Amino acid sequence: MKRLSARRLLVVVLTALGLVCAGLGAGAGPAVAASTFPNVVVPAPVSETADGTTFTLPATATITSDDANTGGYLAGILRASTGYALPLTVGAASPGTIALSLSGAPASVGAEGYQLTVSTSGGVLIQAQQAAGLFHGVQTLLQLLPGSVMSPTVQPGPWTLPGGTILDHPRFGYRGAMLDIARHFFTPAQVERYIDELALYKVNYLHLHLSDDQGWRIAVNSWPDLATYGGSTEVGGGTGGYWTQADYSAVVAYAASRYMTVVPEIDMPGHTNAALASYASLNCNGVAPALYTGTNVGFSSLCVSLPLTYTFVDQVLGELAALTPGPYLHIGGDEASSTSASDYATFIGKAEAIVTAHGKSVMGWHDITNAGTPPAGAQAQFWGTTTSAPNLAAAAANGTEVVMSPANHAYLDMKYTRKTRLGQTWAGLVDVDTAYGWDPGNYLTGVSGSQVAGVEGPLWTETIVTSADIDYMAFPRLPALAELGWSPWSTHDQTAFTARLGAQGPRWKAMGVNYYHSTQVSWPAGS
Ligand code: TNX
Repeated sequence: MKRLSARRLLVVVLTALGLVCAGLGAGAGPAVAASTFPNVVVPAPVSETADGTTFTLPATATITSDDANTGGYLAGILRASTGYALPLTVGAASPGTIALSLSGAPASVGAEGYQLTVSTSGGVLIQAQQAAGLFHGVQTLLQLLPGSVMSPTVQPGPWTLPGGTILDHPRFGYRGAMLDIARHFFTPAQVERYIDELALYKVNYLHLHLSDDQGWRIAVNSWPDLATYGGSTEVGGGTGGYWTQADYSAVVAYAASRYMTVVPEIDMPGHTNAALASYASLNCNGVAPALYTGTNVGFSSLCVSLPLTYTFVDQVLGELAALTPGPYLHIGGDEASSTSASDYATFIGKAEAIVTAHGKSVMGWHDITNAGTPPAGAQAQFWGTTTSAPNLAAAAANGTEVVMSPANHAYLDMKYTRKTRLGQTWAGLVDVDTAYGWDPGNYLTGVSGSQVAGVEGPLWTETIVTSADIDYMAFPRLPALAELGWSPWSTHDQTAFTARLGAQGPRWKAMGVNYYHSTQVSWPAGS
């Protein structure tokens, strides 16, 4: 066991004192100055207790961390913007000015939560049970510092934090974002940039839509033409592209370094024109269709009666399963309007069995519940625009977990207003109030909060071409969804949330994030 150093002891004592004083409240006289935490952290933490003091990071500050990855991540960001040396020691016996510790966290923080303590004399202490919790605590720490801390170049400071304690852990275990790299191709570097942006808001799943009518984006060794031919175009007729398996593995590892799990999606049996164009033998009539660069949906289908179809599904999902450490393979299943209902049920049943045989759990759009209850451990992702999906509710009653992505609240490709240059309107306009104004745990008729695994914001890319476009559609709405996924419902407050969101503006400005300046938020001058 590590000895409690004098400094840490002081932190603990001061924290306890602060809690006691705060607990005494108004009736107990002016023991501490009335003070509250600044309302700046997104997603809102479970509890915040200010002690009325501040702590300013000195130029001589040091960092200690029980986890090398998270310590290195924090040091990288702080060194760039503060210009301080910030030496990092991993596994040190006595805490640095900023200490990331895997001991002493309350049990209530669980696998992803943390306790953050800031005090004038003790500096910063983040305690968690696992590295993911330290990482999420680091995000909160960064948000308590001036926004310029996110700048890649040295900024003036001072780097002052409010004193007190934050205790925090997530409401839901699944807090996702989806990026469609099929309609328009995005490189691994572009996706890693998005991962870094998502990580700021404690998102822990990245769902990659890897195939669609317009493009197949992942190399499959047993079916090489999928990528080289099926990946050779995109919406609008550009040159498209694909990831090698090494590219995919590198993105999976990068996501893991941000405590984010990749969920790969191969959309089937519809949304498969790129595959059908690549191999004539996959078509019922033996004729390959042309590559497709438009934006219609629902016209393609794998050939359900063909035995080769299941060899294809098995080999594609087998290669993907081997490359994917996360638990889920997403089989799509949406908008299969050119597949009959009975063919659809046959196909989905077989595809689900193949996922299970490869040792993974099924994830699919909620349409898959039209084919009956998915296998144990499955997640169905709701994307409808109503609050009722009877087959999904029936599957949930049989144990299928629900991920909430109602298109009229959670779709990041919907326009904010009529005037938004990018995006679509079929599910409605989604500004900040709409993205934030619903409860994922109490939304669908017949689906209870305990059946909801979490929330995901999908970004379809028919109209999205650049990283600046991704930024514009995801920010500021993605943080609204992230807060719905992380924060207890008791913190839900539209006015307080938009104020917290405003505090993100200077961070995005410092990072070069091309965010939409929603008129529903008052953004600080200059951001
Ligand atoms: C519906 S929602 C789709 C996608 C489109 C999107 C555009 C769902 C599961 N499928 O194929 O890209 O609308 O908003």
